[in-house]
Amino acid sequence: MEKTVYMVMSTDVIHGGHIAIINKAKKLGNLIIGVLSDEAVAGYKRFPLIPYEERKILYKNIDGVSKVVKQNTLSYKKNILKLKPDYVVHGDNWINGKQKLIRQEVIETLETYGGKLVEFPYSDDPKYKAIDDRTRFELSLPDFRRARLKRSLECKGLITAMEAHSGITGLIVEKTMVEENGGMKQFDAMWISSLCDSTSKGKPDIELVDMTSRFRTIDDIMEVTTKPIIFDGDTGGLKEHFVYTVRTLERMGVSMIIIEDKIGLKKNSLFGTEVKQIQDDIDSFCEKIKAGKEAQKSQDFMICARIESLILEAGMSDALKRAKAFVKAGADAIMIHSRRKEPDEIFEFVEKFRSKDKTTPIVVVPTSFNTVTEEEFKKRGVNIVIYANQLTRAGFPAMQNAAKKILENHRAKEVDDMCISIKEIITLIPEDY
Ligand code: SPV
Ligand code: MG
Repeated sequence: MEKTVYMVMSTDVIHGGHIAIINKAKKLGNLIIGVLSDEAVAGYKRFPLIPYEERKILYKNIDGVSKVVKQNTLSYKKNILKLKPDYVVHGDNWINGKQKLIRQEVIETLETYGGKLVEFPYSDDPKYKAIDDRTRFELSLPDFRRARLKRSLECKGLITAMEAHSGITGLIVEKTMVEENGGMKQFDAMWISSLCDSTSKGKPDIELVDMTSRFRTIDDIMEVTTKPIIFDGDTGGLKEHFVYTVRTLERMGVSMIIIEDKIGLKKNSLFGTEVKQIQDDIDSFCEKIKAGKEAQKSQDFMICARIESLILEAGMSDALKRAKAFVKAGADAIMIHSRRKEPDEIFEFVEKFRSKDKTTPIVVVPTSFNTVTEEEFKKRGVNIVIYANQLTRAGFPAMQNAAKKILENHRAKEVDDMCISIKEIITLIPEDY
């Protein structure tokens, strides 16, 4: 009986390196290609330029491929146990690095029934690297980046966004990954927080940092990253100004603006009723949403309406009434905010809103109610979880501490252990552009 061979692919662009390995693989037997799902690809490297369905067709039509199957995780285990291939084929580039544990699991799984791992030398031809660099660049182009938030939402159901307020924090959000359940986990998007953007400039979060400066922050981040961006638009300002903001953000490649239903001097929501804050009336905020949606030129840009009723203690029914009205006015998503430690009121809102509206994405910012896991939010019907300020809150105490220690010791030696090494900091940022 002919042997079977299993090989996993995720590439958007098929080049000579792939064809060479396929030619070798097919000599071993009947070649089955495992097509990595979009979610699995996005988890371990970057978002695929070409969606799963199209990649599947692409691979299926390569000479020598007898069949394609979906692989939902970076882990091969489930598919190996189902297909029981005689061989699994891979380039030898996964012996070290991110996929080391995945490789180990493949070897152990194959051992359970006598299958073998066959590794072919990986080609590090610079022309293949150039193709990958080009793909990465395309991901950062405005049209592609803008559309990616919706695509991620569709493919994952729940996505996470982490705060970024500069190029370097953007890079942290772009690149930080952890291993999890035989796969990799990373943030899906970036949140340009008004609080953190203002804080990094030493200014209060009262819409004092003007839009030109906020756009500059976005641009700094965009220059070095590819992930989609959710912009904290505060109140959105005057309707007549908001339409310009929408157009600028779209042009830049931002995916979503969130505006909150407040007027007058905006203060940070986490102050709640400790400071004077005024909620906009429903009709006037609906007019702002409508104007934004009419101004919008691209298909994928999203305007999210943020409801401050729970923050300002205006009650659950007011929050739900507003949500309904804002969706009717054209809001693409609803953000519900709370500053309580217990998540009860958020859960209640989500349940009641979802009982009437199954599709409009719900956004939460669990700064206070931070014990709830992403899995629990997802189960309850939330779609976007924003970690709004943790990088800023983690970074500044570390800097204050280092500054104090140097003052106390009259030298810098004592802070060495708290600092990233000079070698690390100069190599953190790649020079090739
Ligand atoms: C921000 O990050 O600026 C926000 C979220 O608007 S919150 O600070 O919780 O109001
Ligand atoms: Mg804000």
